[in-house]
Amino acid sequence: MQVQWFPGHMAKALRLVKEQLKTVDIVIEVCDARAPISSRNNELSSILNNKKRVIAFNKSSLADDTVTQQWESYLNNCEELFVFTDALTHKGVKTLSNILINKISANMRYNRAVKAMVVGLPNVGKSMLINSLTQSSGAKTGNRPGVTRGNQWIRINSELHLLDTPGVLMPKIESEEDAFNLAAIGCVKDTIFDKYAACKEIIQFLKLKYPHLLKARYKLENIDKPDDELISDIALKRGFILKGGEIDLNRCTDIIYDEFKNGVIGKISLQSPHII
Ligand SMILES: Nc1nc2c(ncn2[C@@H]2O[C@H](COP(=O)(O)OP(=O)(O)O)[C@@H](O)[C@H]2O)c(=O)[nH]1
Ligand SMILES: [Mg+2]
Repeated sequence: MQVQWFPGHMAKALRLVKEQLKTVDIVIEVCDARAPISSRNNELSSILNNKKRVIAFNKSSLADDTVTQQWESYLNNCEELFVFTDALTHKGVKTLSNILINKISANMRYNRAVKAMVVGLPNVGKSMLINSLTQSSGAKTGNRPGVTRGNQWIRINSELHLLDTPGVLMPKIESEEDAFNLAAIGCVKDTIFDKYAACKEIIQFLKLKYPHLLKARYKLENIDKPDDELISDIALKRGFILKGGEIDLNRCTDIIYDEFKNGVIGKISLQSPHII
């Protein structure tokens, strides 16, 4: 599957993040728990210098719990600070704020609050995680000036202040696998890849890894057939038929893509630590 992407945009985004980084003690790199490798941007490390980082593998309520446990065991043997979060259900969010506070000693910051910021690819849940961190502390989100110039600090508590605007990183698509994973979790705009091709890959992936979910969601008895035929089967089951009796493939692929991306088909992980 091909995805168009633009190195120029990436460099600009990285420069902006580099500027914002100067103002913080520690960075929260938000990734997607369903694709922990593809949803990272390796260029971030090059601009961090010695700044500490915590990776928040977000949307963990959409990921396969068994695979998430495998990731946790794997990552426990690595140096990297990490936590699996879900900004929608607030899972792991308190742990995240504790890590932020504990990793920057009060001495090191001259007894002021830890300053942190959120960075990550589009759509990984950066804004939602900022909201969740804010709510978890009971901090006020209202009363912000209508017109803000520059960044504002959200006072999470006396020990933690968070930059209210996340830094946006651009995806780095280094392989066909990255292209598919990033499309499937919604990190790239659906205008820069072919949705039919993406859906065929989604179907192939589900057939291989989660056949029971594919069957259950679309009420399919037999999935042992070509991807094109399965997409048509799904369209027929859902009644996606055009006036002339033709199958409405656009509607069908839109639905399959959205349902996969939003976790409607079930809890799914695209990458497991075995493949490293
Ligand atoms: N299930 C689930 N959905 C999430 C989570 N975080 C964000 N979302 C959804 O993902 C989409 C993108 O979230 P947003 O915070 O705008 O992402 P951003 O572009 O990184 O700021 C929205 O539809 C959110 O509702 C999460 O932890 N779990
Ligand atoms: Mg946002």
